[in-house]
Amino acid sequence: MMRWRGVMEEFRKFLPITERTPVVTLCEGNTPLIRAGRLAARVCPQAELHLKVEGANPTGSFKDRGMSLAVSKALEHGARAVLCASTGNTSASASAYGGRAALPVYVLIPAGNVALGKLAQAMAHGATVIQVEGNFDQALAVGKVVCEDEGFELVNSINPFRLEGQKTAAMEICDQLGGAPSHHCLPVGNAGNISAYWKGYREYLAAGQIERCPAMIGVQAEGAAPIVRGHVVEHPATVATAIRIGNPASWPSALRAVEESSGAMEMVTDEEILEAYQWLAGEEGIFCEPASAASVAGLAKRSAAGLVPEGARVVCTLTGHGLKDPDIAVSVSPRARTVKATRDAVRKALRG
Ligand code: AN7
Repeated sequence: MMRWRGVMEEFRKFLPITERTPVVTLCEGNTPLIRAGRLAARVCPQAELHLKVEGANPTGSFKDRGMSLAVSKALEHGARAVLCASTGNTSASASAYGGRAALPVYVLIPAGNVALGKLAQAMAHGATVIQVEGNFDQALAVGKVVCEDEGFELVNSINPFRLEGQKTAAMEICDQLGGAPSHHCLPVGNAGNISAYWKGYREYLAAGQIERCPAMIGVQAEGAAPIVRGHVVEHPATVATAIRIGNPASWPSALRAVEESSGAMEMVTDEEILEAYQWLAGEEGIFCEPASAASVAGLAKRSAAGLVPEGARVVCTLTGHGLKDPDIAVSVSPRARTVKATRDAVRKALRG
């Protein structure tokens, strides 16, 4: 079997790169697409359900696809440093890829609202981590200005190369399924990924690789659902810190994806998110972070409302790994008991 070379080499002909573009890669992409029978029986028995497990990327989230390209391009342009604002995963990915490219990395994170695993990653990779007293939207606004002041490359998803890299996930799914799904559900925060997927599907259609594009279903958390509500959310709030965003940068292109694909923008409660999170880990063996489970929660909600037709072929993207946010996993699970190291004590504990 050929060795997977990362998204830039594997999808080169669909990407805006040349022979002169350096390739900064950690062999991202080629993530599992897993059929989920038990979960389908629970949330959409009339349909076929597949999970795209993006937590299997090198830094544990889908961001790696776009970061490979964005950092490679920053290097090609001769950038002095890269900077991002982040709810966590972008900073983890930028830190790894930027570090690999020997570029200084600066990350701005909303103070107190980034999951521990993501913070640990940025620190381990040697980025300069700056906690901003404010939310993600405020961190991004200040990040843009500072990049102009300092001549740094901004590697948030408003950097077009990020979306170019992320679109490869849609193409990969079509390759793995042998065609396009009929419906695609994914969580929406800054709305870059849904825009990227839609671009990927359309380009695969134009290239004759698929015969139709899926309906795109974006899912926001109720306390951070600006697109569903049609207005900026000043103080976004949700247990899914990755998508705690009140003014998404890619709002217009996300709306276009939904409209052009005859899809929808949905919202779900934190309770629904955590329920789906526990189904995924407990019944399918797939540990994703809370934001990722929003895709499944959104599917469950639409299916219960009769909005998922018989015979639909649905893909849900699970955007990040469960280990990113160990605090949540522990807090929603029963406490582990501590007993004496004896046969009797352990056997007694087995019985609860
Ligand atoms: C696990 O890292 O915005 O709608 O700064 O980490 O493309 O923003 C993360 C977003 C979904 C939403 N799932 O994707 C960041 C950041 C996970 C995420 C999203 C994010 P977009």
